[in-house]
Amino acid sequence: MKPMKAGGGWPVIRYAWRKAIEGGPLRLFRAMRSKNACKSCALGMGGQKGGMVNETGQFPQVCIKSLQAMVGDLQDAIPAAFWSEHAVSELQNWTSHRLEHSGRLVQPLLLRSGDTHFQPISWTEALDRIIAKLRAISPAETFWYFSGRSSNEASFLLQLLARFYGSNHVNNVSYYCHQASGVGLTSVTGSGTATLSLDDLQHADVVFLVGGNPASNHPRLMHVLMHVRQRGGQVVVINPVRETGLVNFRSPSELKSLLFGTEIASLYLQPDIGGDLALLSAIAKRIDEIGASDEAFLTDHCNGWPELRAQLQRFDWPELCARSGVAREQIDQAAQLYAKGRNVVFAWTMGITHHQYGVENVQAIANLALMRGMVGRPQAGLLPIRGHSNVQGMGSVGVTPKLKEAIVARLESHFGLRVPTTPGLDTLACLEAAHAGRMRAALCLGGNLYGASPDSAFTREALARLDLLVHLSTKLNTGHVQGLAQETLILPVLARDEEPQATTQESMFNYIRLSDGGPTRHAGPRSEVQVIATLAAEVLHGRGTTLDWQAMASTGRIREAIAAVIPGFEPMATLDATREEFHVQGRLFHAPRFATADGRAQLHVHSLPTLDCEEGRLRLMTVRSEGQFNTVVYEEEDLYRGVVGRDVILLHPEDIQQQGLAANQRVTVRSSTGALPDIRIIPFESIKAGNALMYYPEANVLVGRAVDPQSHTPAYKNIAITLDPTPHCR
Ligand SMILES: Nc1nc2c(c(=O)[nH]1)N[C@H]1C(S)=C(S)[C@@H](COP(=O)(O)OP(=O)(O)OC[C@H]3O[C@@H](n4cnc5c(=O)[nH]c(N)nc54)[C@H](O)[C@@H]3O)O[C@H]1N2
Ligand SMILES: Nc1nc2c(c(=O)[nH]1)N[C@H]1C(S)=C(S)[C@@H](COP(=O)(O)OP(=O)(O)OC[C@H]3O[C@@H](n4cnc5c(=O)[nH]c(N)nc54)[C@H](O)[C@@H]3O)O[C@H]1N2
Ligand SMILES: [Mo]
Repeated sequence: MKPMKAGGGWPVIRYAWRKAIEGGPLRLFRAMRSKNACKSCALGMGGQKGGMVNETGQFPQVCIKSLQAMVGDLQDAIPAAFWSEHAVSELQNWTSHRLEHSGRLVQPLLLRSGDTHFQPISWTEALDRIIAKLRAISPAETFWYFSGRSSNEASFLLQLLARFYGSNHVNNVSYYCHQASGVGLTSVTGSGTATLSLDDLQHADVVFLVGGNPASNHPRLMHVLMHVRQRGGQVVVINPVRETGLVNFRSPSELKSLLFGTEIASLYLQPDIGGDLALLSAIAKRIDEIGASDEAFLTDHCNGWPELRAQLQRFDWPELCARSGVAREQIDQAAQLYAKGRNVVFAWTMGITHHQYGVENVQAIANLALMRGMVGRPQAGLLPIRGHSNVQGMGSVGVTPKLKEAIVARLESHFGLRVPTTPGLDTLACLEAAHAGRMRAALCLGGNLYGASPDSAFTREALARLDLLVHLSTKLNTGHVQGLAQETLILPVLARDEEPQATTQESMFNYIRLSDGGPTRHAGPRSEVQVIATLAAEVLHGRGTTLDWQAMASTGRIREAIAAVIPGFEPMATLDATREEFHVQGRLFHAPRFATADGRAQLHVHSLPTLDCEEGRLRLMTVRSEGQFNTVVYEEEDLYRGVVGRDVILLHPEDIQQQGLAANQRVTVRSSTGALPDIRIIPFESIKAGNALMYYPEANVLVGRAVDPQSHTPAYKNIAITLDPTPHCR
């Protein structure tokens, strides 16, 4: 299979048709048009403006990822006989694709250590087991992991249960995702999310896109980028891989673009993996050198400019070029292009956060933006392109190990709750504690903790040391069968468009959507809030809480509580009556007054990391293919990069030659953490030499547990590896 010449286009249209047939065209269309937030990425669409409508009211907004997610949920139920027909040992060898396509989970399931098969059990028995365990152990021995699809209501309620119970070990998937953005942005503007709205973005004339592959992961962003170019604006891409869709994109919704393609990147910079900090500093240095910095803005609205300028002046050019892997002329071009922009947006994704200095990367982006006054005004700003459709909302409503002081104070006054004072642990730290025998039970609201975590062998051991692991899930995944505890329980839950009550979600533009819910598709699964409220009522019984937990199963009641407790969410109190969706207050910065103590933005000074790559080693990034959503693999092929199969490593032809290897040869890939045997070499011209690409989640065997000290995020994108030829013929 050859790499494609453009992203989007006819293959996308064909795929959409295939999905439509799979889901039933009319049924799928109805489901997509229902007033529920999209289930795919955090760009957000749907809600009260109608399905396939974005937050500026534009219709139709659709991408194949949203269809994929919906078709997954429209599947038939997994038949009861499935569980006696397939032993766990068999399911452990199934691919992610096959597990996902087994159908919807509809029965609670139990697997105890030594059992050969999952056993369907009643809801009563499942809940009793959890209640008995939580009553028997200490709250400090429990952790609570949240993925990013569940509602604000379910998330708020579950973290409330955890705090009342006595555990602060509450964390969401951000610790594997955008935590570096949250920490980095907070250190700059005092607020941890995007500083601009979708409408602002749609008026930008220059967009920097750093470390993301939106053609596959945020397809609707491609239209925004396309329109920037069509308006005469510029797009600067920073990525070690020349991603096809960022070079040229054929929009299925515009005939001219579909037929001829639209150029996306005006300038494509290819740093080495991890070279961003040096590259961003280099562009900043050049901006200063050519006198393009906004001195008045820096003096009036920022702290730290003299220090930053002095540091930029100290950096010398050969070192910046060597450490970034980008030539000086290209750095100059980027600076010139930036200097000409009037409304400039800086957007970034996992290529920036998945490093041991992810926070510094984010701060370096912010430095660059502030140098020309691009934060704190309309139509420009900072935009972390978030992953899961409600991962941001979860963080907002309290799914964090350390709550903001204002939230603690309001939780205590509103509910009479004494928020536990023992420090809460982040996601990986919870696994470390489990491995050390300090955790006994965990509850996962969605997701695939096993598949998403680094160092798969270690994670498997950590989970095996838990007495009880509970999943609230919609569909089967690799984690359910491979990451087993002494006792593993799966509780089947409803997707948001099947909820009997309305729920809310927050987009990456800080926009709160109201989802209507809809008819239940199967008998068996329960609403997440109902399950959580039932558990809370029983687990907390006799522990001195007077809260009527059964009444908290009403999402309207939960919204009232969120409005009272979470700063910026006050309009939530009247949302049911007005149905008016809103931007969280205090987050969009349209004027240069920031949420810091003195109202000024903070610049940061960094030293440059060494890209430690010894002779003979390569730097490996672990990324998504076109056909997957996180740990769920829908298709075995990676359409745009032209790759079939997932047991592959993509290398620049120069590296293949230098290592004395050949295309299609099988090798063992080794890191200091683990080894993956029998991996096929794929020549890939589009990657910068010296760097390698493999697919997540399989490659998590190789990813180490060292984290960014500030955001606690693993370096999923920077792993030193060696390759050994596999000594046998096939
Ligand atoms: N279809 C689909 N949509 C998704 C997801 C999905 O799996 N499938 N996942 C969702 C989630 S949770 C998230 S977080 C996002 C993820 O969206 P992305 O961040 O776009 O996803 P990744 O595939 O992890 O990798 C991103 C890009 O980072 C580049 N990169 C790697 N290392 C570096 C580096 O050191 N520097 C720079 N500048 N770039 C680098 C890679 O070449 C790749 O193009 O997408 C969300 N949307
Ligand atoms: N090596 C490597 N590892 C990575 C990454 C990487 O780039 N490289 N990326 C990281 C990132 S950015 C992320 S976000 C994580 C993702 O980590 P997770 O969020 O933990 O994993 P997902 O694969 O998104 O979880 C999918 C499962 O969620 C469940 N689910 C789906 N919809 C719902 C719902 O409505 N309700 C409930 N209760 N359950 C639902 C289904 O059972 C499905 O199988 O992985 C991280 N891990
Ligand atoms: Mo993510």
